[in-house]
Amino acid sequence: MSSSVQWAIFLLATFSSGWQLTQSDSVNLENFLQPDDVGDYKEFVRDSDTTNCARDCKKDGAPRLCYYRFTLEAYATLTEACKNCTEDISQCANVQCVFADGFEKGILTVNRRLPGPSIQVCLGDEIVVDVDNKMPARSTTLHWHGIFQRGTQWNDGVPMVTQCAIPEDTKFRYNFYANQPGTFYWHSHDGTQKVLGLQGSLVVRRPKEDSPNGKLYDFDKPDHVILVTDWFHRSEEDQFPGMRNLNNYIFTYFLINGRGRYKDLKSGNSTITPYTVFHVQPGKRYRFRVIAATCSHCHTRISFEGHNLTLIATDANPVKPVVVDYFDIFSGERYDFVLNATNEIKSYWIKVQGMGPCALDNIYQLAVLQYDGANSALPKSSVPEADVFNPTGIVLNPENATCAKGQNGLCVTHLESAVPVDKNVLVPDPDIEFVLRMGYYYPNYTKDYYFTFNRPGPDTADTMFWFNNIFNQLPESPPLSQWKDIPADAYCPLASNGSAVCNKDLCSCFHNLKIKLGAVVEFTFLDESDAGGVNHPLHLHGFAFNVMDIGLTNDAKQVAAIYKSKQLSVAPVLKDTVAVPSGGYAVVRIVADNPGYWMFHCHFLFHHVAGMSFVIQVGEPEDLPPMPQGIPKCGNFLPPVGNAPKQLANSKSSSIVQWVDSVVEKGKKLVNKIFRR
Ligand SMILES: *[C@@H]1O[C@H](CO)[C@@H](O)[C@H](O)[C@H]1NC(C)=O
Ligand SMILES: *[C@@H]1O[C@H](CO)[C@@H](O)[C@H](O)[C@H]1NC(C)=O
Ligand SMILES: *[C@@H]1O[C@H](CO)[C@@H](O)[C@H](O)[C@H]1NC(C)=O
Ligand SMILES: *[C@@H]1O[C@H](CO)[C@@H](O)[C@H](O)[C@H]1NC(C)=O
Ligand SMILES: *[C@@H]1O[C@H](CO)[C@@H](O)[C@H](O)[C@H]1NC(C)=O
Ligand SMILES: *[C@@H]1O[C@H](CO)[C@@H](O)[C@H](O)[C@H]1NC(C)=O
Ligand SMILES: [Cu+2]
Repeated sequence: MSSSVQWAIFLLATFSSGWQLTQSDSVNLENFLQPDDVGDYKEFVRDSDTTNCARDCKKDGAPRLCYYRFTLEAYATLTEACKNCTEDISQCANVQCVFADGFEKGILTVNRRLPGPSIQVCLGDEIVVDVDNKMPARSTTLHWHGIFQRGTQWNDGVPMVTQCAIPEDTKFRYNFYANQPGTFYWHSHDGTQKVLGLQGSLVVRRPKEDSPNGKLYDFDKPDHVILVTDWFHRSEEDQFPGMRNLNNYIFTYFLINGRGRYKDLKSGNSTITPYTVFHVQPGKRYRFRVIAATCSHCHTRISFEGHNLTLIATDANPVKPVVVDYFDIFSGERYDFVLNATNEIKSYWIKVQGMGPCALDNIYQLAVLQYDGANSALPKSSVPEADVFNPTGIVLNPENATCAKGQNGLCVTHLESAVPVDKNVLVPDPDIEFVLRMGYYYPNYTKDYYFTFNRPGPDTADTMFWFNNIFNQLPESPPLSQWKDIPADAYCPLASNGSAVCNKDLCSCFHNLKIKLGAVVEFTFLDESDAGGVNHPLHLHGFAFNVMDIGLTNDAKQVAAIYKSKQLSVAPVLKDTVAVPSGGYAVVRIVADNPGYWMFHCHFLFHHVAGMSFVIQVGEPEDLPPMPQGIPKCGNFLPPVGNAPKQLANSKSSSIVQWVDSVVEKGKKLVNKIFRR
């Protein structure tokens, strides 16, 4: 049994007094409802408050029950709640006002916030999120990005893999333990709706003295979480699949914690909406947590004017500290770093610079780092240079992994885990090896119908995305809860070595790779997609993987030769999302000790939705914990024909007519009875 399972059981046994949901009748969840706003830095320590979960995590502190009510709605920026906010920014603080960058647009929100409420808890807490889907004409699910859901597999939030999508007007309760510390986030995993705003941060803290790099900082505040989202002024329908004559990239902007400004290209006028401001006390050291909650092909470069940054964790896993000037962050990745507030007392710019296709258009967003005692709220300095093409310092995680000495780059493969790596991962030969090529397919309108494609812009083609030439067609029912309902022919056929087989340019089937529980598994990804130098960020559910190697060729034989000849790191970094260099490769390993059906996919939303995913099935259905009673079911409805009741005919013998007559007769009797009284 793994240590975290044992640990969870220990917790259950130790703290199962009072509020355990297993005794649901005795719990009034309302008493544990968390505020939507985790509060600012001045009120962080609220020790007298015994129900607030966003607290200073103490070594002897008891775990808490953290209840969240998420109402999902179609909403808009600059509603009437905002009154005159674009001109009089004091109005922007109005309750229910979402102002974003001052552009008016339809969005989707949780509790009328952009981003949605932040979930911030301590290790060992129990999280309950009631999702109330009030979005007309949309189903939904929420995924807890980076959380393994070991023992609570049905909470992973992937429609048609771990649950049925939540239909409009219904509620679904997610319930799991915070038994991994680190920086995570939550987002809709259904269709493209997260691009419209269904995302928020999720932070699991532990006592500072238990954190491997805890000595490096003084404060780890709830408002020092930086959630970077991309933001399209165009409607979602125009964005996906996309249109022939509009370049999607040019319409990409960014928001930092849902805020920012934009400059209108035609008039040159800029909006004056408030920036996000991060406060620090001079001389103190702060832990910041950055989340790339972006959707488009553009990754971002983060920099803090006048400060270098000490990286201490990535994707919730501590690393040996390294000092960098910038870092590049791809969709789904998280980086935690320490900032020493030892510069001159004033305000500084924080810059999020669009990279990749967004670099050419100089798309960026700003926030403010303000020292207490600064004599102006906004920095007086001009906006820092982009440094996109010729960075003058150390860049962590640059695109194409150009990390050779002298190139100022520091790659993910140069990072070392700060905690001992599972020895099973470091064996010379893993139990199972998968080679997964990634590429594009351009559909032919003469013969290809009803494909889900994406068109990123006018100089591109309509495109579908695959692993090993397979468009991942999810089954009609989720395998986790309804594996018996899935017909055998929905699955892609598997070769004797376990890989899925496709002998055409494109196959469409459920790409499900079976893995024995406990096996050491190695995945080699080869990027054969040739368009635009995109670095696909791959994200795995249910696990973190050790990043064994990254390089710049996509030739399988060459990769094998390079990789086998290398002296591998003894402390390869653990991540759950990694960017594969354009035309290059990445090798990752897991110990498959978490049974379930886990998605592995490109985290660029439009690639994922247009086919670039597969599922790993770890163990057999009998290895799984029992599903909770009453979990909703779904599937196709295709009954045999010929058994339907006859259509209403003139004939009195029609069964429906007889039934209607009998109901009418009963109604009459009832009416008579009532009125005779
Ligand atoms: C909006 O605010 C601006 C700036 O304070 C002010 O000049 C203008 O009159 C206001 N408009 C309305 C409709 O209140
Ligand atoms: C740009 O700003 C100026 C000055 O505030 C204003 O006169 C002008 O109308 C604005 N232009 C547009 C297109 O909004
Ligand atoms: C980071 O900043 C400190 C203090 O300003 C400086 O001494 C150090 O050289 C910087 N490190 C890098 C890698 O730039
Ligand atoms: C597995 O077998 C398939 C079909 O024979 C082959 O194409 C593929 O390269 C093999 N994969 C590995 C990792 O050996
Ligand atoms: C598209 O498919 C049709 C029918 O199979 C075929 O005749 C045609 O050559 C294809 N076009 C391209 C560009 O491959
Ligand atoms: C990354 O590689 C792609 C093509 O392989 C290229 O177009 C792009 O310019 C490269 N980016 C950098 C920063 O070198
Ligand atoms: Cu991709």
